Amino acid sequence: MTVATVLEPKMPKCWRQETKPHKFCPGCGHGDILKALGTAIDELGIQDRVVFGCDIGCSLLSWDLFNCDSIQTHHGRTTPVMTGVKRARPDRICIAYMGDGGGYAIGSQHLVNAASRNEKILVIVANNVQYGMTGGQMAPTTLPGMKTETSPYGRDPESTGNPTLGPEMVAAITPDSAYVARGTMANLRQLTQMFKKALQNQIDGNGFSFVEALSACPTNWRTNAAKTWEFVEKEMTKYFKVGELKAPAKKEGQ
Ligand SMILES: Cc1ncc(C[n+]2csc(CCOP(=O)(O)OP(=O)(O)O)c2C)c(N)n1
Ligand code: SF4
Ligand SMILES: [Mg+2]
Repeated sequence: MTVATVLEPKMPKCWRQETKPHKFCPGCGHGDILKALGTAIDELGIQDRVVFGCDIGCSLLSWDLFNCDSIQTHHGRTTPVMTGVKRARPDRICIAYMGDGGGYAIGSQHLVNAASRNEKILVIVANNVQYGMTGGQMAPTTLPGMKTETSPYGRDPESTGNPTLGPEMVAAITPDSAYVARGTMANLRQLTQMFKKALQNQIDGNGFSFVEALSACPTNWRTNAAKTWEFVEKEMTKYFKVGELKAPAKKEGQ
């Protein structure tokens, strides 16, 4: 084995090699989550059929991450854009990738309506409990008591409500043919399996698929590696429970 082989980073085959290293900050969860997504795409062998849509927010830094057809949309509008692509080209596997601000604040009406209509797309929300790209403002997901640029004394649920529980909401308004889960960057093997099941649900033509992935933003959290990990694994999971909420049974013959 040569030194070059040892040092070569192992990345999913569907990633675009020439645009690496990627553009996220060191320690950012987006890179890990998209690696899990890339692995799922590779394992299902669907790279040629995937259309990947990313939002405004740090997710936009993935506009050239995949060697797949990609679209970068306006903030909060990735879900309706990918709905349109899927309706025009039902043979494509459509993925809408966004942050918690894009998914649960400005884009919440799109999420609710796409889920209610059981659109046959996969929506992924990377939940880093704040607005990363714009410098760390409070988001619908910010934890009670958490300090951000716009909640300097800590989020007060009395005046700002409780953090949004995206998968729980989507599970409540979708039919049984939907796939709904919450994974975490702290368990990439499990997250990859969730992405595979969500994509398979779309391939099978069943219905809406939704995966929230707990993510990290060490830049705005101002945390070192150990504190970042501790926050994702211990603090976020106290409120956001990891697991599957809805997984359709396989149809006969599948
Ligand atoms: C219509 C519109 N409103 C507001 C903004 C400003 N803006 C850019 S990114 C962003 C929030 C991003 O947060 P999130 O969606 O959680 O993604 P993250 O960066 O945390 O991954 C906002 C409010 C914008 N670009 N367009
Ligand atoms: S600002 Fe935060 S979310 Fe954005 S790339 Fe950096 S670590 Fe990731
Ligand atoms: Mg965010």
